[in-house]
This record gives sequence, C-alpha cells and structure tokens, in this order.
Amino acid sequence: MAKVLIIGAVGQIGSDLTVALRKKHGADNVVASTRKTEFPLEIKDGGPCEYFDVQDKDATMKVMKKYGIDMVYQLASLLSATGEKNPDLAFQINLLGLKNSLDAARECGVKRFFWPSSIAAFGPTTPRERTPQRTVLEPSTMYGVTKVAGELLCQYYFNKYGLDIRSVRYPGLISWKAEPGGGTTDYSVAIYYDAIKHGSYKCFVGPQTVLPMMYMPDAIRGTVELMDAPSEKLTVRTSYNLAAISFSAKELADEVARHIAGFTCTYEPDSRQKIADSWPKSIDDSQARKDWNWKHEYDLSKMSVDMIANLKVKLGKK
Ligand code: AKB
Repeated sequence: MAKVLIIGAVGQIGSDLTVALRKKHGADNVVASTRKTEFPLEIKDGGPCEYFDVQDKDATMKVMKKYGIDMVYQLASLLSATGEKNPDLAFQINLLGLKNSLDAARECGVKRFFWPSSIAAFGPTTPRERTPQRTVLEPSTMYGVTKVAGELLCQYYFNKYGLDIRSVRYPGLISWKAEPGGGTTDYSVAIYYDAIKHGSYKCFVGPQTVLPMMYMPDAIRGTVELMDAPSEKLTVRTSYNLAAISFSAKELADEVARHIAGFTCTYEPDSRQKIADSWPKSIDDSQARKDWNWKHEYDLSKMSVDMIANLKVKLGKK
C-alpha cells in the first residue's frame, strides 16, 4: 500500500483530495500537512496530520522519513490574485517550495510525485481558443511565471533524476467544500455562496468574461487517474492540459438564476479582469484524453445542481 504525503492539504484542492486519497489508500496511509492554518475537523480526525513549511526542506524530509512516504502530492501555493499582491512570497512558496519538495522527495526515495500547474501558465500571447498542449507560455502574473518554471523543473527532475512526476494544468476549480482564496476564478465559486446567502452577487469580472472551469469531483478523479496511469503511457512531463467546461460570467449567473428564484448579478470588474483577459477561453486537452483516458463528467447544469444542494446544507439553508 502506498504511503502518501499531501503538502498543502487544507487548500481548495487538498480539502477534497485528502478525503478521496484516504478512502483509496486507507486513512492511516495518507498524511495531511499544512503550514499554518488549522486543519478542518474532517481532515484532523480522519488520519495523520503534520505541520511544516514547504520552504523548510529539513522539516519536509523529516516527515517523509517518519512515515516512509513514497507518493507525494505537492499542492502548496499562493493563487494568482494573492500572488500579484505579494510576488516575492509567491516565488518563495510556489517555486522554491516546489524545488525543496522535489529535492526532499528525491533524497527520501519517493516514487511518484504530483504537482499542479494551471491555465495561468498561458498568457496574452497564447492562442485563446482551444489552447494547444504545446504553445506560447508567456504569462503576465508571478503565479503564472512560477507555473511555467515549475513545469520545466518537473520535466527536468524527471529526465535528470528519474523522479516520476505528473502534473496537470487545472482550469478554474469550483467546489463547495473549501472556498478558494486569492484566485482570479474565485467569482465562479463566490457567486453560489452569495446567491444562497443574499440572493445577489457583485461579480469582479465583466459579463462577457469566458474562462475554462471544472467541478472539483472531476478534478479529483482526473488527478487520481493520472497518478494511477502506467508511466509508459505518459508523453507529457511538463504538465497536461485539462479541460471540462467553458462559460461566460453571464452564462454562469443565468444558470444560478435558474436554480435560485430572484437571483441578480451585477458586474464591477477590478484588477482581476486583466488577469482573466490574459488566460485562455477554452483548452484543447486531447493529449490527456488520449494518453490516460481523461474524461470530464460535469457540465454547467449538472455542477450547479450538485453545488447548490451541498452548499445549502453547508450554509444551513435547508
Ligand atoms: C486562480 O484563479 O488563480 C486559480 C487558477 C486558475 O490557477 N484558480
């Protein structure tokens, strides 16, 4: 049975992934770690937990050795909007943190390593429709810079040291469990919260803004499927394009209004609009579909039904 370490386990992806991996590998075999936030009860009570900073390689190695870790999910990261407020910290955590964990993994004999890239690796010079797997990577944010450099670092460690690293370029992720913090795509989650709580939402990008998005259950399943895929099937060792649904902010608001009577959305674009405008509208993920049979399940309507049902329970509105 694999011994798994999730670094950054209480973030948006980690909160769902930790629960899924504990089901798959057995609760005692999955160690959740975080830098400073308290663990949510579901994670704290569900299996082993450790506190360490991804910038501290010795502390990372200590935990890897303590549990005999052979599989790592390295999710610690600042997102795009927060990264623009503090580019130095984004560089430290996102890139130097990745290098530390890759080195720690290599020295501790880790067999398989996952690291998330993002559509933020693309930039204003990238083709925006059906963005290809291999294309121009000239991001305009520090977050994007760390994603491009991180992808190349992962490929380098695979070629140079044989560390079996796998990665996907996530689109905006939508989930009800953990709220995203500091991302440009956060409006696609916040709209559901505000619709249920207040019946209205003020969106920080304009109505015509189109971005690629994905519901969290698809993202978690895809991540686990990629980690389970036979190594010889994988032809991309930077990061796989991964896609599900693309919609405009107005299409999202219209969909929410179909489920929540009287819901209204207004638009007041802020600095995040410029970041959104620099990212693709849709993604060509045919390489992932071909290499490891990636398929998404949730469209906008199916996602909204599930999202609203779960959020109503979470927010005590049922
Ligand atoms: C963000 O908006 O920063 C993230 C991402 C697309 O990587 N959700």
